[in-house]
Amino acid sequence: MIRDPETLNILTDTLSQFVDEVLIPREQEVAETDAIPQDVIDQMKELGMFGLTIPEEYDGLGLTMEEEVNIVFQLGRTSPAFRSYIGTNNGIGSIGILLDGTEEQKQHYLPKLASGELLSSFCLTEPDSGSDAASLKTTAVRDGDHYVLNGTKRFITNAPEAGVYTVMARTNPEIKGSGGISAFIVDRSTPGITLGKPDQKMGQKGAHTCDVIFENVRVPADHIIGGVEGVGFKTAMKVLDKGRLHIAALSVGAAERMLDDTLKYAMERKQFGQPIANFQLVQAMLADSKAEIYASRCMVLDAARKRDEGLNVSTEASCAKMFATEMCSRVADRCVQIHGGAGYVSEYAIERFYRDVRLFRIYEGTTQIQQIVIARNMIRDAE
Ligand code: COS
Repeated sequence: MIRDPETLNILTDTLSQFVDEVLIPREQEVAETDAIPQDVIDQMKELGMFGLTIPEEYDGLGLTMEEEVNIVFQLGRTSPAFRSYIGTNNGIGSIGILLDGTEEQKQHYLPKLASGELLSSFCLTEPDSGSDAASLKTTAVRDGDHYVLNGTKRFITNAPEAGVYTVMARTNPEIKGSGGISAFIVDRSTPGITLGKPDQKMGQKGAHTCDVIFENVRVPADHIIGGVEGVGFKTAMKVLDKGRLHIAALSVGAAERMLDDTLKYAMERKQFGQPIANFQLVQAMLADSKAEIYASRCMVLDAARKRDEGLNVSTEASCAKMFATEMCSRVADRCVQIHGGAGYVSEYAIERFYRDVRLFRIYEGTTQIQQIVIARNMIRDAE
């Protein structure tokens, strides 16, 4: 749902200009320094980018899902590290509180997340629990008016920068599966939290992940999201339904950028006496990419509209995430191919994007997990 097309156009144009004039020129710097420059972070704050999806009553812009994906199409046109920095506050780090938190929890955290004063992370994955999220081992044992948390969370995006973590932990050891899991809001300053070394990743330099280790961390009992035990896994799944649509939109933006760069290259690069864009075998790669991006864009918009209508879009979100992220990798591969040797060296952005977008098919649920979600929903609906 687009509430007011004119307002959305202004925001889209502003952010698109910011991407073109500020972010794209700084991509190489981010890749080399492995950090988002402070002045860029400050500009992102001024533009309200940390609170795009947080409702206006908590000082955010309150974008609907359709509005959000339109913005993410734009943000996808530059290094994913920029989007990652604001991504947790707009997505997996805030949505649990927004969807299932108490009014007090929302009042306390959401305005700070919307302004960017506080960064958030989503702590689900563990060393022994990735795709099988319900098998997580981190424990939360009730002790008076606190819970005591012990365990290790892995690959946590923005963990080094975050001031607050949404942590999924097992409050009922008798229930081995999802029903024993609760979601907690844990302040970084709580004694007993340490961070692992930053992960050395294949790509997305500037976006940081590391382990978050909890050793006898005492969390006030009223920091359970929504004040209810045993529903943390469901909160996490709802968070991911939305997150998956966001990543699908990001994949569309990234693929559009790679194809734009590649079309330009193909029209300039001459071989056999003419631009390589004139050759039909190159044209086939350009055309396949264009059509697949278009298909993905339509899927993302359709799923976003359905979510705005209040429908359950678990299937559509997984379809869009699976299709768009796989599409993005195919486009990256073709774009490297069209660049030829130049695509394999870091002088051109495509070499970096090829590595950066590889993560899209893995995080927030692998392609194989999306297939499982889709097929299971199909079978359940047919029963
Ligand atoms: N919304 C609300 N509730 C949901 C849900 C959703 N999208 N998906 C599942 N649930 C509920 C189920 O209805 C079920 O509730 P009941 O016990 O009341 O019936 C409960 O959650 C458990 O669901 P399920 O039985 O499907 O859980 P599984 O252990 O089989 O796991 C998968 C399901 C594999 C889909 C899940 O573990 C998953 O998404 N894994 C990937 C994790 C991931 O994306 N990690 C990325 C890291 S975070 S960046």
